[in-house]
Order: sequence, then C-alpha cells, then structure tokens
Amino acid sequence: MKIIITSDVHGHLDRLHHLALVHPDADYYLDAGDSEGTETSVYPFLSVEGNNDRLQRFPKTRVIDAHDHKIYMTHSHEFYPSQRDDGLIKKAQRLGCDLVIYGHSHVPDVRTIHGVTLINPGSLYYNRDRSPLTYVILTIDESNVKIQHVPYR
Ligand SMILES: [Mn+2]
Repeated sequence: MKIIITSDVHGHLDRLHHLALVHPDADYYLDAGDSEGTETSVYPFLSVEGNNDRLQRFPKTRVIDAHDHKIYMTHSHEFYPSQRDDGLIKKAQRLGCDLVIYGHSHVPDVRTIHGVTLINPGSLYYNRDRSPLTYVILTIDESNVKIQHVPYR
C-alpha cells in the first residue's frame, strides 16, 4: 500500500495535483490541513481542517485503515506545541491508531513514542527549518512500514 502525505500547502493546490500525477499508483492521498482549498479542489487528496482553512469546513480529524495499521490525521493546531506529542499520542491510543499524521508546524518530523509513530510531512509552501519543501511517501506492506520524506522537485 502506498500513501502520499502532504501538509500546509497554503493555496498552492497545483502542487497537490502535480504529486497526484507523479504518483498515480497511490492508494491514498492524505493532506494534514491548511490547504486553503476545498474538498473538490484538493482532489484526490483527503484533507482535514487547519487554522487557515476558511473556504470550506473540512473534517477536523480522519481515521484511515491501512492494512494492519490505523492512521489518525489531524492538523494539530488545537494543541500547545509543548503538549502536542502527548495529546496526539493519547488521542491515537484512544482511537486504536498506531500512526499519526499531523501538520501545522511546517517542520518535517518522524518519531515513534510509546508505539505510536508521529509523521509530519513538512510543508509544500515553506518549511520553518528552511529545509526544502517536502512530502512523505508512506509504504505499508505485510511486515513493514516505510516512511520517506521526499523533497518536492
Ligand atoms: Mn496551520
């Protein structure tokens, strides 16, 4: 199973459409919010509501089944930065999810804490740590979860 993950596109919807063209074989296209688009204009991506999404109310969270894994996706702006990890992990555990996709920080991240893997793809608009624009290719097969941060362009 192949899943393309983006976040914080902030209106550059052409970049989402470009990634969908580059990866036509993905099973899911997931966006962690602040697309500033609409459900139609971000298609084929499924997005969640970020603090800058004003055109349309996206769902605040999504839970996606992926093989033997379960993904919890949220933009995460409701958490104070210092409490974000804890909050995301507790919510994921309550929902029975072992993978979390979050955005908002504009910093690429992947860490596993208490059996829950937190994934932030970074932003397709700008990354606060000045790293290149990034997205994630998540590959899930029988026994393996692979998380690759990929530079955009
Ligand atoms: Mn945000």
